[in-house]
Amino acid sequence: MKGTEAFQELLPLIKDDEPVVHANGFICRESFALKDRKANFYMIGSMGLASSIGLGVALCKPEKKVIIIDGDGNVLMALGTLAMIAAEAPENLFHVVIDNEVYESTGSQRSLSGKVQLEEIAKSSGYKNVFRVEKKEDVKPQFLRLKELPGPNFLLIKVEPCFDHSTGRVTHTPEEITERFMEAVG
Ligand SMILES: Cc1ncc(C[n+]2csc(CCOP(=O)(O)OP(=O)(O)O)c2C)c(N)n1
Ligand SMILES: [Mg+2]
Repeated sequence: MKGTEAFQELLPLIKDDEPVVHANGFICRESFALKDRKANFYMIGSMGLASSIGLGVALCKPEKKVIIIDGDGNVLMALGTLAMIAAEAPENLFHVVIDNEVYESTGSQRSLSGKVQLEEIAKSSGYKNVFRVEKKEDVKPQFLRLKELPGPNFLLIKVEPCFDHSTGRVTHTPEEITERFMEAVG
């Protein structure tokens, strides 16, 4: 499955009021291009920190299901956050990783996720439910199933490294992203 196809499957399953924190690079750009929404938080830089921000939002808003859409390179940069999420254990946190085994946003340099299974790290850290999908048709049922189970939960989606390089950048300023996210999340 292509990275874009993973987003096409995933985004329609997210409800309007559910906060989504996106890792930087193509992860933000794909989501922004396919369906921009006020409850989307886009990281403009700060690689690795979408998971920390998602954890903070989940702890502050326990009544909302908080989704992190992360990249393999981002997860590898902040591996300790997996342990922090598992230790804090917010039931409302859903961590989705788009794993293309490269740092695609900066020229497709190989990451370690071809050799190290990120979902195994999440599982051994203590995430409650961990699924891995490789086929496009499995994204929807597995994500919907995972969202009904108490978290923190982890969904690894294996994709081909082929984001569309013509996909535009997020045009909102960091201030605009913050303000509208805070308004949407309440
Ligand atoms: C601290 C830091 N280092 C490097 C970068 C440059 N950078 C931006 S996105 C990215 C790749 C992210 O990789 P991954 O999470 O796998 O997402 P992909 O690009 O593959 O979709 C890099 C290296 C950055 N923004 N910040
Ligand atoms: Mg990647």
